[in-house]
Amino acid sequence: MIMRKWLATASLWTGCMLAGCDGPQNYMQAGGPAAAKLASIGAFTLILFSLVSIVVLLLLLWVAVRRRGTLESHAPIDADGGQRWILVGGIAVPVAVLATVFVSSLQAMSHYPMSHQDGAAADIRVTGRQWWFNAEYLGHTVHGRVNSPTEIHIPVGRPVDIELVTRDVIHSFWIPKLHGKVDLVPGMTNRIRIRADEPGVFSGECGEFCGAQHANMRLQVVAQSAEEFDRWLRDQRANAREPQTSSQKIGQQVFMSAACALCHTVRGTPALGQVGPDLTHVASRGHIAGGMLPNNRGTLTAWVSHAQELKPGSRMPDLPGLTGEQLIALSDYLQSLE
Ligand code: HEC
Ligand SMILES: [Cu+2]
Repeated sequence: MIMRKWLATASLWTGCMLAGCDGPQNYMQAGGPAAAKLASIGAFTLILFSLVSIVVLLLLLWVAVRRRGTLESHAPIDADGGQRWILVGGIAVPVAVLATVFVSSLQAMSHYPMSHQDGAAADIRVTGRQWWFNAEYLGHTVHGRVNSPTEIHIPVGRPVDIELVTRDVIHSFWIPKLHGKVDLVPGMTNRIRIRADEPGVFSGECGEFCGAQHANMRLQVVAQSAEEFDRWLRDQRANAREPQTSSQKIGQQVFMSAACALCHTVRGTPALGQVGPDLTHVASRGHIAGGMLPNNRGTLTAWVSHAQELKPGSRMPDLPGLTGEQLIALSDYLQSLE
């Protein structure tokens, strides 16, 4: 009976632990060279430390089973081998194991794809803000910078240099399948180089506690073929679409006359606010609010009227003064910004 309970508990635990081994942010399934290097160190350390644990557990078991003598008779470190155990098992082995891990980490850090090389200009500047990431495409200034909040597009197979800065507190940029964590520190500019080997979407998140909505500070890296990437960039460089329907036109007026324009930019209009995400092409993105919500009509409308209920503490206030019609028109307008 007891045995069966144990078995049930053990299999439940094992199941839970195995289920935790996979997921969209499994760093052991590398999507590029920098992450592959980290995954190989990860596997190496896991094996090494597991071996050490097994040896220690077996020794403990041996002591428990042997049960010889009394505690007193074992207390002093005797000359016949007691000291050797401590010297070898307590000092020599740990030093050797930790030194091996240290050297392999140093090697990985100096390895090319982990870090940005030479003084070449960065392709993208990622800015951390409470609580969303902005990606700014440097060197594409035709009508003003291309900003892509919460979604970074990169061409597949090509190294992309990223500059990391923050507007407020310390954040950490982490795309587990592409790169290790790198902090965004006030007053500093950090650089990394990422490369995705296969097309796909790689999700990531802020890796450093940065306030109330830290858990809702996520982002996605979309790796696409060179042609798709160029097309995306061309679309993003264009100014915002002009409103077409009468509802979209009313929505635009509401946007410009309500507080929205003070905090948000819609390129090609007088809205030039810098507090919130750039909305020039908001409808082209998969997620809003730092990756917390999928982007669709329902979430957009809910967000615009109840940002504080959805993401308490976020830097977007509730705007309760809007009527139902104004809200519908605003959603029509926002959804037309592809
Ligand atoms: C005081 C500044 C401020 C005002 C006013 C404001 N917003 Fe925002 N808005 C923000 C901030 C900051 C965020 C990002 C919040 C987060 O994700 O933590 C945001 C996010 C958004 C988003 C999601 C965009 C994305 O990519 O994540 C939309 C859409 C939006 N605001 C629309 C509006 C509209 C429409 C109005 C006017 C009715 C408005 N905002 C007024 C600051 C503001
Ligand atoms: Cu953060």
